[in-house]
Amino acid sequence: MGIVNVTPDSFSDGGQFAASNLAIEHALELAEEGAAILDIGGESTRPNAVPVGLQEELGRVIPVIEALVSKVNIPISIDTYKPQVMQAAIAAGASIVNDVRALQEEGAIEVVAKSNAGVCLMHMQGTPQTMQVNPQYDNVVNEVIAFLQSRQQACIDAGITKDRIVLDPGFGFGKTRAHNIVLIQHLHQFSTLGQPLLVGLSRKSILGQLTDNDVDARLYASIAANVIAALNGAKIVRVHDVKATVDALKIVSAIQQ
Ligand code: 7PJ
Repeated sequence: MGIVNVTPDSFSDGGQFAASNLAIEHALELAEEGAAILDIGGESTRPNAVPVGLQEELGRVIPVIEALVSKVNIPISIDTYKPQVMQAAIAAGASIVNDVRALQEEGAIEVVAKSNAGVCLMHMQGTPQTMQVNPQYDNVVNEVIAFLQSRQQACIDAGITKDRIVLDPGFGFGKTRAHNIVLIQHLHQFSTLGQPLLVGLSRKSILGQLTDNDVDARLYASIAANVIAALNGAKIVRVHDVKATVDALKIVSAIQQ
């Protein structure tokens, strides 16, 4: 899954239109490089990120989705927790909802249930504004699994069939370095949930802490983490660096076969 951020601040000074055009170009490159899914996001969920208003988020992501649907033949995913954005993105052609709040926002589960879209349910402790202050678990693996189990059940109860659901432990979302490491070590336990696993480790701060590298210099660490995640059962890896990751995963899959 290739990450496509449509956030003007990450594209210097060009404003919304320029951000959309750059994001479309970038997404096409990722598709060229072998991405199987393009994940479009208009609001950063990084720790301490400034929230984005509904109209602003729609204005960022919808033109990108509309453009990509006619240009690529891989699924487009929308990275949002807002039900209105999910609805508009699905109408524009997105076929997966990637929600760091696991459809807990009022109305979100209904929007997905009424569509044919797939969904990625992610675990987060707290909110992006507070999650890294003091994350606490008695048993991080068991608690994350229990949360995903209960959100999966909520989806099934709402009419979202199992074949539409992917689960994600949510690396870096209300987790210390030790929590993230324990989750990677025990990732295979998540297979008891019976759904494909998605992981997002690309360039995350845990990798920066372990290698003492800034965000732009975390490629090698990201590859190592994603290879380990794939060996431990991850079926989808959400990454910035598609070409390098595709090559690494070709080795994993050859070994696994
Ligand atoms: C994740 C995500 C993740 C899923 C982000 C970043 C932060 N969606 N969106 N899983 N992370 N499903 O990429 O650093 O880990 S935004």
